[in-house]
Amino acid sequence: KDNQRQGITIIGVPMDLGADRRGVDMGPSAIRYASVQEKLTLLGFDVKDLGNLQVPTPESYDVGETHLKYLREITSVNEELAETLDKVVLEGCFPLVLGGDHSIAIGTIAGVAKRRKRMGLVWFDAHGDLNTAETSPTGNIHGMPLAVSLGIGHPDLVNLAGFTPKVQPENIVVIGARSLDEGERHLIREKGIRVFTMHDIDRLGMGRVIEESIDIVSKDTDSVHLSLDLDGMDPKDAPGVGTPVPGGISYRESHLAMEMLSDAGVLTSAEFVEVNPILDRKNCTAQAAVALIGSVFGEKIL
Ligand code: 4U7
Ligand code: MN
Ligand code: MN
Ligand code: MN
Repeated sequence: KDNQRQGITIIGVPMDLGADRRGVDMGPSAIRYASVQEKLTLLGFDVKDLGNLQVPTPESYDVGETHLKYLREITSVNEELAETLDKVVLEGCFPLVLGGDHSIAIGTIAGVAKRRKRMGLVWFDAHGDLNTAETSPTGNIHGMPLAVSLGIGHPDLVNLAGFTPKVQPENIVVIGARSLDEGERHLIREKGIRVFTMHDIDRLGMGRVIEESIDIVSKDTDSVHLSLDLDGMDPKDAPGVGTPVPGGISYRESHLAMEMLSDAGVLTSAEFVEVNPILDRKNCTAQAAVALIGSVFGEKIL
C-alpha cells in the first residue's frame, strides 16, 4: 500500500455533552501530549493538525430533554465536524479524529461517508452505542451514535449532512461488546449486525475475529472507518474512560487488531474517543491510544 505518502489530518473534538462523566473534553489534549503527531511524522506521514473544534461548555447551556441531553449543541458541533471532514476527504487526506465522547462519531461518520457510495465500519467498544431516546437508560447521546449512523434515532441526528443512513448493517462489525442494553440487543438481532462479543473473542481469538471483520467491512465498500472507543480495552490497560467495563480487550489483542487492519490496507479514516485524563493514571490511556494509532499506520516491532 502506498499510504506512506498519504497525508493525515488530525482534528480534535473536546466534546463532553454526550456523557455523564466530566473530563472527556480533555481527551484531545491528552492524546496530543502523548505525542501522536511525532509518532505519525516518524512513521513517514505528512501530518497536519487542524486543532480543536469549538464545543459549548455544559455549564452555560440547558440540558434540554433528559432523554436526549444537549441534543441541540451536539447536533451543531457534529454538523461542523462533518463539514470539516468532508473537506479533508476531498483533499485526499486521511482524517484522524480525537475525542471527546463518542457522540462525535455521528459527525465523523456523516463527514467521511458523504462522498462514498458504501462505507464499512469497525466499531471497537465495550458498548453497542445502539440506543435511541426510547431505549436509552441514561439519555446520554454517546450511547446512540451507531444507531444514528444506521438511520435510527432523532431526525436532527439521523439526517445530519443531508443523507441517511450513513452505513448499512451488513457492513458493520462491533468488536469487544460486553455491556448491551435490552433495546440494543433487540436492534442487533433485527438488523443482523455482526457483534463480536468478548465471548467470541475468547473463543475465536482476535486473529480470526479481525479476519472475519475485514471481510464484512470491505465487502462491496469503497471506504472503511474505524471508530475506536478506548473503553473497548480492558480497564486495567485503559483506566481513563468514563464508562469502564471489566473483562475487556487486552493491550496485546488490541494491537493485533490494529496491525491486521493496517496490513489489510482497508482503513480510510479513524477516530479515537472517550479518553478521560481525569480518571486516568499518568496519561496511560492516551498513551495506549497513541500506540494503537501507530499500529493503525503501520508501525512494526521489526
Ligand atoms: B460509549 C449506556 F446505559 N449503554 O446508553 C448508555 F450503559 O460511547 C452506556 O460506548 C453508553 O462509551 C456508553 O448510556 C457509551 C448505559
Ligand atoms: Mn463504550
Ligand atoms: Mn462508545
Ligand atoms: Mn463513555
